[in-house]
Amino acid sequence: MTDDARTGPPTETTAADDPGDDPDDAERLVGEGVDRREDAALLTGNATFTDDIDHPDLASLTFVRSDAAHATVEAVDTDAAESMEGVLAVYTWADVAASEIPGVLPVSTHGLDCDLPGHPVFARDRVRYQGQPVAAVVAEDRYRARDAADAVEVTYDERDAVVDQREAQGSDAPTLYDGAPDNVAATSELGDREATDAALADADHTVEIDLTNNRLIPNALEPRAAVARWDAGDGRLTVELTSQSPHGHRGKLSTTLGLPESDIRVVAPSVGGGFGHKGHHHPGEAAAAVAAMDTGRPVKWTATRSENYLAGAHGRDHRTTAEIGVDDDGTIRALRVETDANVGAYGLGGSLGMPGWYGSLLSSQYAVPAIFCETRAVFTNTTPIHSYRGAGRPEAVYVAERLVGAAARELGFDPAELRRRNQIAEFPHETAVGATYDSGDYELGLDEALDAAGWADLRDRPDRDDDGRYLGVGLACYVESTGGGMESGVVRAHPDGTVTVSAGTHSHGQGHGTTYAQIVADELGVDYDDIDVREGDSDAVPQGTGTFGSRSTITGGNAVAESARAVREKARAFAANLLDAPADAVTYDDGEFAAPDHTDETRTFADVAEAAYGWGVPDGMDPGLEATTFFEQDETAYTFGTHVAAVAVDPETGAVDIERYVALDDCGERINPTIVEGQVEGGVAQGVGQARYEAAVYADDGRLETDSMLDYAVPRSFHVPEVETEATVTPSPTNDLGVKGIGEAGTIAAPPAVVNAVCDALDPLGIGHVDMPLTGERVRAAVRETEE
Ligand code: MCN
Repeated sequence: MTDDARTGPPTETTAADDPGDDPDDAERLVGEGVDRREDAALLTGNATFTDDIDHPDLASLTFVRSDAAHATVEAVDTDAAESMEGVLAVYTWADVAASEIPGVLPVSTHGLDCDLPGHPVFARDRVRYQGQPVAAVVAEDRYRARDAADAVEVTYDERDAVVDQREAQGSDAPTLYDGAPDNVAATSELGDREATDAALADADHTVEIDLTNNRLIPNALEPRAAVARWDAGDGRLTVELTSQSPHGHRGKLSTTLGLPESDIRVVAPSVGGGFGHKGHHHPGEAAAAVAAMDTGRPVKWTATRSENYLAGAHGRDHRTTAEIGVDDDGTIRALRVETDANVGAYGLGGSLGMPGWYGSLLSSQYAVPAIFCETRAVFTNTTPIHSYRGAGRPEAVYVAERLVGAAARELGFDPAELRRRNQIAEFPHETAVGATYDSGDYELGLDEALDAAGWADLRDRPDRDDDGRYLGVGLACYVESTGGGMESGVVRAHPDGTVTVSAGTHSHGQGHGTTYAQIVADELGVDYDDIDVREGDSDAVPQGTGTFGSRSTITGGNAVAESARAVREKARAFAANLLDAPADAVTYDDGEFAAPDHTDETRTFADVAEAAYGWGVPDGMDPGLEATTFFEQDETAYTFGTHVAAVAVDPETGAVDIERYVALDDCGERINPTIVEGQVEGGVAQGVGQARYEAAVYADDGRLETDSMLDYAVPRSFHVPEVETEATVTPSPTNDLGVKGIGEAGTIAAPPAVVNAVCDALDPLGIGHVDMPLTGERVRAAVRETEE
């Protein structure tokens, strides 16, 4: 980060302008709703996804997956499979153990209470979740591979399974790991226990609530896939795969395979959605790599949708008891939160640590003097949990916003008024759980959202409409920590004046190609159409961190902006030489360098670029016109907003109709407001999915009951309300562009907004809370209880 970035742009909040969309008309492209340049290829079938990739002699890999959720693997008989036509190889853990390959996916054990054996590519002698890979077959094509996989005979001695994180801690629960006898992987505490207890004891009122944050299954359009090639001549492995973080995957493959990073190239082509699910390292790409190195053939693995459901990685799954203390005047005194987080059967990357930091957003938008959060990360015989859009932040905001909603109901406050009385007004603000909010105007955001929704009128509606449906309105005020870590950005001008921009992030739907080009066009003064953006190849772009945590615009965006500025200044120095004028006398407007006090001549950016690679290099200057920046974000940028949902609930059927949905979001300066709105709408769709429809359900024996889209209800377009998007703009002082992230805002705000609205609707029936997903069946059951 540059020194002056910390003082950053001014942080006054303003209403957002209407975005234009034509790059040719705009003086500055940042702030314009430029159409996404990547869509044509994606929408016309011209983009290349991993499964589209073909190579001569390409073989296909299919897993043999455990049908049992918890069992000792007594024997794996591969004889029949090996003798089938077209089968090239069958692998089990025994093959890995006999090789030089470590074969265990790296898991962060930082802060764990236990010693773990790690996540093997194939089960060693024990399976701990249904769908865990036990063996893999490589064959000439995927059909032969599937047939042969079915012929592998695995003998299991099935054990008792446990799927619930609270039951898993019981004394009679089956144990997954000897190193974690109570199945607890990690416990953590955030905040001040004593101060919280004292404030709750002293508060005029306390309100307690039990919440389930339902387990979700990520549903990207494209399932996970990998194509691995081993070049024996070079001793190099190339893996093309569905990745959000090509360099991250290279590092993890290096550990799993025992190969140096320099011998691995990871390429992430077009990726059909990630949502966190493609940020983790999976046995699929590791097994394809093992097979490619062993057979010498390129090997492709493409998960089926069912495999993704069974064994891809799930999200959320928290059980929480929480309490809020509020005084008569509405002042929030304290929050106490106890969460049991299901982490599934194995750690994936940093997944075991996620429950430990989720509490850092529990203060939401409020100045709460005391907060204490205790979490336990618990192993169960279920698919491992990893980050899913929001990753810990939706869980925290859900707790805070349901607590405030429940307190408003019980104490008779208008929910907006209770929030307003507690909103943080001064920045920077350090919360009781250690987060330092950088900038914002939370009250303005609330007011604008209430105005847009017509809050007063919505609150004034009768309890029921003419059809007898109960009417309700709900609010969610949220904050979202965005950005983080290092990112690289390269700007390289070519001799003809065109420019290639590359970054270590990866766009899998977010439109980085458009966004980075807008930034660089402004900073470099080069035509938007002359700028090409490249991501996703660990050989072609410098070391990067990847795309997750709504970090790319902040980190990648500022990295390419800094590089563009450096290139512009170097070009100015070259131009000075060409114009025979001192550098500080050279102006640069509309793509032309001039020195009006010295000469009438001008030079275009292309003239300068050509000279930089040829004859015009002045003494003492390096040839070439490019710059690389490793931008490091030291301070987190906190996006915020207020979402409002208005609902009608049919007490006869439990059907919930979301009649209005208003989303006001503030992600600082918006590079492309149209993409921002799209990101919000997509996030709201997933948040509504969590609130209304989606839940992964396990039988007691650990078998996944919702193992296809027939049973797991992904919302269809007609289930998602029209999202009325609004914005305020509070630049972030943490970076030169003044930006904050937006990619996860909708998934964070929508669940509490919808649940608060439904609980408001059902308040006349005395119903205080219904757990997500608010299916018709669940809502009807809650209503029925009041009728008994
Ligand atoms: N943007 C902007 N101005 C800002 C912030 C963002 O114009 N101040 C715009 C930019 O056009 C940028 C886009 O919003 O390309 C998203 O930016 P950002 O918030 O920085 O998020 P990332 O690019 O890092 O994307 C990650 C985020 C996450 S964590 C998940 S999960 C997610 C998401 O984005 N997965 C997605 N959005 C997704 N959208 C699609 N279509 N597919 C996914 O898998």
